[in-house]
Amino acid sequence: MISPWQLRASFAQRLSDMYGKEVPAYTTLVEVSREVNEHVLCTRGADAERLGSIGRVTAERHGAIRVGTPGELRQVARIFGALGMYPVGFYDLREAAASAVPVVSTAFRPVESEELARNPFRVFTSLLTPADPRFFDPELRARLETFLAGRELFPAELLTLADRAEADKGLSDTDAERFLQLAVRAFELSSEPVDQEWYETLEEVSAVAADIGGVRSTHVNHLTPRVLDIDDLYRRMTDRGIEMIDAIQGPPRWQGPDVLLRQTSFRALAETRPLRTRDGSVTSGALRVRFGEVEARGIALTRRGRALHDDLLTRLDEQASSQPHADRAELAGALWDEHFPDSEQELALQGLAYFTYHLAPDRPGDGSRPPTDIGDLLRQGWVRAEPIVYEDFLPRSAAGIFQSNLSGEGSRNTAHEGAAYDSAWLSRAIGREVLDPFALYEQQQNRSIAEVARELHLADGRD
Ligand code: OOG
Ligand code: NI
Repeated sequence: MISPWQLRASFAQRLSDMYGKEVPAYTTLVEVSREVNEHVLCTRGADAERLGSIGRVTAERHGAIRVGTPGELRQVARIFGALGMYPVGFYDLREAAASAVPVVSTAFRPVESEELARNPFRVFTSLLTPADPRFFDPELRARLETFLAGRELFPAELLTLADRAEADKGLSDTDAERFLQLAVRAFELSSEPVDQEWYETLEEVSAVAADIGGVRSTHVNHLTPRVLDIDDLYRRMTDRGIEMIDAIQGPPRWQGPDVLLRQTSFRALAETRPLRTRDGSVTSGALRVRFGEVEARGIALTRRGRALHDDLLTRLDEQASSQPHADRAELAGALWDEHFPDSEQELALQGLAYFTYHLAPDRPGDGSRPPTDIGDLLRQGWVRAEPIVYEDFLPRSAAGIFQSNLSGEGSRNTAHEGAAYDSAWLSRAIGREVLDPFALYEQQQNRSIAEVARELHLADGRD
């Protein structure tokens, strides 16, 4: 029996091999990421592995895919369900991006810490919103929905195997092989000609809409390796002559601990695709939709920590616009140095980031009674705090990544109110609950605190 995590690891590996053949620049990115990680491991030693073992980090990828209808999204959820990946987080990119990005998104990922440690593969998954009148007028919406209703992204055999894997918590060797082949194939770039007139009609509204609804299949948009030093990666890629987007998205480089997620990407590459022209003939064209992205992960922030982070980014925007000649990275570093606690201990004590707590091997051994508060336990050396890694995404960065890779702005009719979507709507569309990332981190933290309390006999007051 091949278990869900083995299927997940194998799927991630095969997808990576497939994508490396389709987009050779991705292979370069993976090579450079490996160089960076080896360098960090040499220079920082054990500290380099504080946010994940080098084994996990080297294998770690996230993918991005885009689908057109709730029905397609439900099918995606079945395939990822077979791999032990569940929808976490709701991201509304329609508001976050200045260009037209008519999608709402979630990320499918493992949720248990043991599962994440085995293989943390995650897929940022976006759903087109044809019902949003700011982007689609009634006529275009109807044409788009008809087009989407008439395509099949995932063969029935794949879905049947997915359901079996999820129900039985694994597949036999033969079924696993078949399932993995079909699953990887479903995300390959199709060689079927793209209807040029239809693609361009959608492109006028949004390049993302055209990529999703202008073709009869889906494909991986990007696969993202994880690096331990993203500033170094950015320099190395630039030195190799690869043009990166202007900035690294997310929190700035600074002297304190890495938090949340920092990401950057290189511009979408022109890929040769067959096009069916208006007169019915097929020519060779080029579309720019797929790009390369890389990320560095830090500690998960609590709601309060996240509010502080978001507030600092808002202040940074204000400062940057009032001082157009100032260096944004410098402004950011200064703001963070002033307002963000620069040690794990302070982040923990101020309730700004998530940690798991464990009895300290060198805790007081003089027979004194431990305090009952987790902060006091930490301050007095009874417990140590291990950071919980941020496993999710950031809407503003996601919008920045989408946007920096669009050639046109698209269009948006702001006279209309946007269609309203939220996490509950997305849960109904998927037919599975979209989990709240904060709640997952908090549960993990609370479980460790309960365990410490049990070990110290705090809960029942016994010695
Ligand atoms: C997804 C863009 C967002 C990320 O890592 O934030 C994303 C897409 O382009 O489909 O992948
Ligand atoms: Ni991404």
